[in-house]
Amino acid sequence: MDYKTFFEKIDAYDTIVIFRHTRPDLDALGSQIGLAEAINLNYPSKRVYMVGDDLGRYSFIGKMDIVEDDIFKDALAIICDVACQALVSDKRYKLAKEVVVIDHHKNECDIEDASTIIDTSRIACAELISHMLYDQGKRINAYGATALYGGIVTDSGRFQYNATTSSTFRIAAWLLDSGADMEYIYDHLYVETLAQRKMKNYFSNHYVTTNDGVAYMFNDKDTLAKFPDVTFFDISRGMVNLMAGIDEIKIWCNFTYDAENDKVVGEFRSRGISIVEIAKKYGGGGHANACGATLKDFMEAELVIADFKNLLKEKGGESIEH
Ligand SMILES: [Mn+2]
Repeated sequence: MDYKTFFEKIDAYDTIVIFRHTRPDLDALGSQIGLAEAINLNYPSKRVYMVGDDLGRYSFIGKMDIVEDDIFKDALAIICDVACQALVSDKRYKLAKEVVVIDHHKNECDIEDASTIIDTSRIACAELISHMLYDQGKRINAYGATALYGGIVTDSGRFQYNATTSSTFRIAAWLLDSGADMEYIYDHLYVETLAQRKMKNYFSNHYVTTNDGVAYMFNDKDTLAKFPDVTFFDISRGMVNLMAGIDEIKIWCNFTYDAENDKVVGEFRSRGISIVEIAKKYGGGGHANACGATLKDFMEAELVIADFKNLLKEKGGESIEH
């Protein structure tokens, strides 16, 4: 679906419900909130709702709406930052009259009967949505711009990851001109509690490095029990990049036991080598240098590590020694 058709759809519906993936990051939430604010501003007669699970550490950015089932039947559902039905938080998009998916991930869309706007060249879904608004001459308010800016800043690793483009900066500039509060975002991203800092220090001392360029953590039940006050996500995604930025380590992964589902969730990151094919081999996906997969157990995690080691042996070229 092109941008123009998308906004015609908005025009055609009185009720619009915006969805995103479970365990949201700031890109999912920023996309949702930014789009909701833009619709409210540019189409003041519409009823716009946002739905989804707990905001976790990102509750500073806003909150979800409580929505009854009966509002969906005449509604347009817009799903942001995910194209995989299993990961959509709140399955009631299935009750909606029509579904549009806006995403920047490389996975195939498996959401039935959905129209899609998928642009994998965008570093953040929030960048894609901002670009759609800008391109079609829509306005954004300061709060919406702040939310979208937050999505771009986090998904781009503070404008650092390879897929950051000149367009990313142009869109960020437009958001700042529209009143985005950079300081508000950075204050919330960088300030942490003493307990969080101590937790980081713990995990910094508990990862394994190998001579093959791979580092990893196994966070089992006992490890998680040491940190009862944090969410699964705080450890799984929150700790993986403690292993980033080490010359000898090209691929790093964090394997965390998910008690709710009795699975092991793997978060994989890399520098200078694409690893998403291995994530896909284990039923996962994501981006070239940042992806993940849900595994049966830690035995399967060992297989993933072996695959990463082999990948570096095959593609690494120069030997990695230390
Ligand atoms: Mn994203």
